[in-house]
Amino acid sequence: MSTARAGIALGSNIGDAAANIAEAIARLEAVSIPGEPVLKASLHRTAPVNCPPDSPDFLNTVVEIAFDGTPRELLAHTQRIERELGRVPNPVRNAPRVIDVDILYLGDIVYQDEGLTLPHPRMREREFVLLPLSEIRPDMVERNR
Ligand code: PH2
Ligand code: MG
Ligand code: MG
Repeated sequence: MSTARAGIALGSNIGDAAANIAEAIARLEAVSIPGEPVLKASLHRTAPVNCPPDSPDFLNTVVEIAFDGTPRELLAHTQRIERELGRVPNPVRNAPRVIDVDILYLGDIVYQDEGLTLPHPRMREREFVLLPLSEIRPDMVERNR
C-alpha cells in the first residue's frame, strides 16, 4: 500500500470539451481515496502545441487526487477513462482527441517503463500544464516558488 498525491493533466479538443473534461474528472474522483481532498484548477482555452495543422483549440486543466496504488495501476485507470469517454487510437501524433488524461506525477515516485515516465518528462515545458498546475500547486511551478 502506498498513498500519494497524483497530479493529472486533462485536455480535450473534440466535441463538448468542457463536458468531456468534467466527466473525466468525475471518474478520477471516483478513483481518489474517499475523504481526501481533490484539487481542481480552472479550465484554460489553449492554442494547440505540436499538433496537426488546423487542429481546434483545447480546453486544458489539471487535478490532483489521492491515489493508493502503483504508477501502472493509475495508468490503467487513466487509460480506461479515456476509452470510456470514446477516445479512439489515432496514428497521427497529437491528433484531435475527445479526452487526454496524462499523469504528471505520483508523489515523488520516479518511474519509467515502455509506456509511462514519472514525473512527466515534458510537463515543465508546457504552458497548458504549468498554468493550471500553478493554481492548485503553486509550490510546484518554478516562477511561483
Ligand atoms: N496535448 C498534446 C500536444 N499539444 N496542446 C494543447 N494546447 N493542449 C494539449 O493538451 C496538448 C497540446 C499532447 O497530448
Ligand atoms: Mg497529452
Ligand atoms: Mg496522453
